[in-house]
Amino acid sequence: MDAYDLITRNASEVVTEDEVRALADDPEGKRAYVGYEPSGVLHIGHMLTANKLIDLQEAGFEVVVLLADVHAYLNGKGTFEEIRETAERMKAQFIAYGLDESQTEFILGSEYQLDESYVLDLHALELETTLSRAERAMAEIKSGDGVTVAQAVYPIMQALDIVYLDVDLAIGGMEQRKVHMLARDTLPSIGEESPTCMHTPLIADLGTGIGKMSSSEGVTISMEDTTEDIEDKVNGAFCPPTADPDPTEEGDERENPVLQIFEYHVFPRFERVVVERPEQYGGNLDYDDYETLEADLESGELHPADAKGALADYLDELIAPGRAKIAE
Ligand code: IYR
Repeated sequence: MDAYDLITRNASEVVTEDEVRALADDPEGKRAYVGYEPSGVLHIGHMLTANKLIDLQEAGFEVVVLLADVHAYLNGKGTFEEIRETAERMKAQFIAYGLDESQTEFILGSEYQLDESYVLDLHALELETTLSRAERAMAEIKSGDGVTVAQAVYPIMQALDIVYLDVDLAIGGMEQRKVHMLARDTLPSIGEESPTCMHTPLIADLGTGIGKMSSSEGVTISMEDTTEDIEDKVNGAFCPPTADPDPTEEGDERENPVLQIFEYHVFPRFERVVVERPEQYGGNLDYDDYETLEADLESGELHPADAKGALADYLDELIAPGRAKIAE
């Protein structure tokens, strides 16, 4: 796989392709980052952007993980003390998950976001941003009802992070795209470049295939799950024998989360996937790419129950090191 394909594999959106191609032509020493509001346990959503960071490390990028304590505070996630303690635990889980510690810079937002120059640049950017634009940028990130001033400051800080962390590429889930578009539009007004961004897909709720999997509602997978929890959740997952359950429905409201997890979590981390089956049901199936597995599910060659059994095993293997960290 060439550098561009590795860097962009499984991305939902690349802004812009030309800019990422230029980075891919000379990736050595380039910096990419993801910011996370610290939360107690890593879940499958964090793991998706982490997979992208692992791809980028493989391509030669330096990776920065921002443990966004000030952002979490602005989003009502607790006191600074609580949030920082959570950030430490999260860092350990990212390393256990597979981020190469020697190639990853972990940084707390508060290490630079309270500096005078940052605060003054923040105010300069506030002058360039309407309240309604900031509010729209936050629509898919904020927690709780009612918009606070904190929620208007939040995306503006996120835009400024790209400058202060000196990164060439900002990564986030699709729910971050409006913040990144705000950054692209407003950073030039304070003399900075429009940042290059890339967004990872959102995975549908495991139980229903509708909407996005989140840690606050519906069924998700986290590093706190036991092997049995994972088996139960995956067994109960929505998995029709097709990748596109609502082909006629506008906006494809339902997705197949089992296939999505194979595509975005299992295949990027394992070279081949073996679905174990008793001889009487045709014996094991062996895949070295996602597309063949999807085609087999659609044709009926692969039964959803067998796909789920394999998915639970691979997910368990991905989660086991982080689970052990939590237990320490
Ligand atoms: N908005 C992110 C957290 C975050 C991301 C970045 I990239 C930052 O520079 C700061 C915060 C979230 O929703 O978790």
